[in-house]
Amino acid sequence: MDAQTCNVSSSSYAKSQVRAGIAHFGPGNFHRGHFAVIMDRYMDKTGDLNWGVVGITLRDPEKAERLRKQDFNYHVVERDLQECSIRKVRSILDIIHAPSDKKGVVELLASPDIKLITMTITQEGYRNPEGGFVPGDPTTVAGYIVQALKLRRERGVPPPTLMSCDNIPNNGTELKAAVLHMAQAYDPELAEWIGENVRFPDTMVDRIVPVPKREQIEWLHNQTGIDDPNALFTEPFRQLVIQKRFSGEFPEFTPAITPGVTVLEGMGEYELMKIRMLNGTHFAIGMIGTLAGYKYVDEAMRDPVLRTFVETFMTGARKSLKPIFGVNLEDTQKRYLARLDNPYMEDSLVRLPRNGMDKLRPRVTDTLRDLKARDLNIDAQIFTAAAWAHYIKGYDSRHQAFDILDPKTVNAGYQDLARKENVGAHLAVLRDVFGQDIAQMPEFVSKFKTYYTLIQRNGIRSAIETLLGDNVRLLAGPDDKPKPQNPTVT
Ligand code: CS2
Repeated sequence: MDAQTCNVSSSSYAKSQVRAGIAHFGPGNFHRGHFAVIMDRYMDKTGDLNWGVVGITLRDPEKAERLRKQDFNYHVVERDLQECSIRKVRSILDIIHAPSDKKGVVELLASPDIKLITMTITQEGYRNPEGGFVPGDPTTVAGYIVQALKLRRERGVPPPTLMSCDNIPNNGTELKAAVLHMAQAYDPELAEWIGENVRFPDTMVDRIVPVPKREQIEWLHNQTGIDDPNALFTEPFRQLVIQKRFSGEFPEFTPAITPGVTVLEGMGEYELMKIRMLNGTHFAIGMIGTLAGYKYVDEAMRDPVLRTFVETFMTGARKSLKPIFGVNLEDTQKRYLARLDNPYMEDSLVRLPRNGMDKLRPRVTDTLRDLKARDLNIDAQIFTAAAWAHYIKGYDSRHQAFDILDPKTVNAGYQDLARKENVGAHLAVLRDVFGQDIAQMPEFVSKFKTYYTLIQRNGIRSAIETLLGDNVRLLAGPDDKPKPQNPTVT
């Protein structure tokens, strides 16, 4: 498909009339390709122009400056085998480099116009303690927020809703804990006020937004004449599930206005569904595909051996979940697999296991534990743990080096350890990263050793073939394990 068959559009509201209603920390690719798109559509469909976004970046002033040259407008290409659309997104009004204007950022966050403060700052962003906390000199997201909430309280300005858009389970709870922790150290009365007045909804965010490539930018230019160095290339799929827990005014999302956005009383298993089925599978294919010498997700998915592994892993993740009202998990699985097959995504495999130490538990271990509790097959999850122990060495089955993009693993000395290729040492490490219960489970220990050694001896692809070939249960129908039979009475 070329761009001539793509549908090209733009929002048509008067940008000069848009008021800032949202302040967003971390206006990177994911935000620009996800929430900013949703708000662009929302303002366009409803005519309610009170929800413009002001981005706040704690680093990277260059990126913001590049966007400033085009008034913070940019194109988003959404493409798969069925559809293609190119949209000019205009919902971002400004991006402020916080360290250069701390007071301005605190004032913005304290302003009555800002009803919603959102963020994509990665897991680390919620853990960063503010050393000493100097009033007027915040250095972390929680630091800025607490100072602004203090001003709001003093000035009688109603509190905003604080909404994390990070791909972390219970992200609202994490954010609340980070903010309260900081407020407590600063002003316990303020902490109490925050606890009583500020709402922190949990959210589930989903859209694959890879880092754009020069060739894609050129493709857009050649096909359409659109010259946009800040364009993004993503998939048509987009999802945002928000827990209905707001401090005050909030956009009135409906399926007709913003398809893909759902507001719910409780999150249920939505977060787990996405983290285990999509992100977990991403994590596994990222490592396994890289070890097998592939570069992109869709490329690895075209290898039937890897694809079968992916399906098996995702099936395990699905079976670890409780039912979700109104969601058919088998259909969800089909849709997730189709997204991984999308040849236009050019999603690089090494992106997926980055910061893998933080990913092991929510994406692999928690699934494994729940499957085990239901007496279901855990082989694909154990195999993924064994693949991690090889992946972190930073070279593949043919000794080609790659960057594991995981400073924690390197700093903990695990990469050095991995390079010694000693399975016993790995199991000791896994006790720390997975937890005692898993690392001491006899089935885990014995299969981990087997898979580890298989990968070591024969390479990843052949190890998967052995795993899939030897283990009929893994490929067997819906419920894996044969049920015990009642004795036949004749
Ligand atoms: C990926 C996610 O790096 C990862 O963990 O699985 O960035 C994934 O692309 C998004 O969560 C999709 O919504």
